[in-house]
Amino acid sequence: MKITQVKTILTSPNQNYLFVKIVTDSGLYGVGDASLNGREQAVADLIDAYLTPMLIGRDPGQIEDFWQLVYRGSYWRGGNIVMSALCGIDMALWDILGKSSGKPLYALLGGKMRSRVLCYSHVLGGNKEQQIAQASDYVKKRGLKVIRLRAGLPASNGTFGVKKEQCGPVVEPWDPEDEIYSTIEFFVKVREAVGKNVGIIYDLHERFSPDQAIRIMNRLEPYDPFFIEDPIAPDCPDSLRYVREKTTVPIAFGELYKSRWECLPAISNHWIDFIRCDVIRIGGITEARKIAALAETFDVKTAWHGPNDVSPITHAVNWHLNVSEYNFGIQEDGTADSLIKEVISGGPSYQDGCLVMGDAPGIGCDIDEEAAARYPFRKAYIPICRQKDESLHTW
Ligand code: CS2
Ligand code: MG
Repeated sequence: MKITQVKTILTSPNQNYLFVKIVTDSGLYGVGDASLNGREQAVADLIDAYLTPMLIGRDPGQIEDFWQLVYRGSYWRGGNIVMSALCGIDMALWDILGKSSGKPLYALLGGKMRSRVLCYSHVLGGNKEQQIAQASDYVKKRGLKVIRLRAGLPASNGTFGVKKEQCGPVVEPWDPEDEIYSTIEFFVKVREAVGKNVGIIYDLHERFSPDQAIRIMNRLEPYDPFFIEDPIAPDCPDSLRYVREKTTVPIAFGELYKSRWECLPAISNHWIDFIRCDVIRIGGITEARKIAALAETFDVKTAWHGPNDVSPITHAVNWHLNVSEYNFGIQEDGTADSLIKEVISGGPSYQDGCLVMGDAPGIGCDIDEEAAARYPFRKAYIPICRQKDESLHTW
């Protein structure tokens, strides 16, 4: 079998996505997700200009070789754009392998260890009161066993800044000191509303300095968070050690990591309890299974990033990883906008606090290119935050 065509498909069904479709001379094709919120066009250009010429005529089964060719063969290694491009291709190649052998992806990864995948969903209501009401509805009406809250404003309509006329990032206000107090008050109210048997995850979204994160985590300890997510920025690994030493609250970390080597200190030093890389940002399935194995070695569980700005293809890949890995922890289930379901079919569905999926060969998703064309791509930026003195803060 040989690769004959590589298509990059940019589309915006309320949120920007970049898909990769790899076609072979056998008629089989594979699909992958290369979406990088705020930089999709740059990823598409890299694939079209540099990676596609290396793929045409290749055997799609040589997945590891192609991964190494892009990662090491370019001499300059990694970065968000390269790793997202590599992921879109990597997923499509695994999809072809699954389809050509008639097996679902999880079977290629070692087979199922579990049939259901514990998941958590985002509480996205407008103001804090609405969020508290939504949190109890999630538990009482939808049967969720774990819910997730976050620092700052939830993105409006889940679109992360895609506006009609957007010539730069949307700016949101941010005051870490105010937020420390409102976070604790809010968490306590949500705990009262949902009761002690529901897991509560709080995403601090890398927004706090180590001292601020420690103040929040110490005050939340009596209210038993399931875990605190990304309390600090990932840039300085030693800051994570510092935070870890001062709290007993479980820590999930890593949606901004771009490689196994960035994950290594946090995992091998037991500074975290859950590794939550984004499969797109680390170069796809080939690398995710290596990171899962690394984490298993050090008793760290997985909690792969699964927000609503990744497509059902990535949610499906997460699910295949979840069912086949030993050290599965929990899966984020970003409630996908219904419009993306017009473009991408398949993917996991929600059932009683868990995610379930069928046994279709490969990843189990397909792309409707005509539907994608109905939602033309609109360049957009991830929002930024500005503090009271107007200085910039990460979003
Ligand atoms: C968040 C994401 O799901 C999460 O944990 O941190 O929603 C993140 O803000 C987005 O992926 C950014 O595009
Ligand atoms: Mg997060």
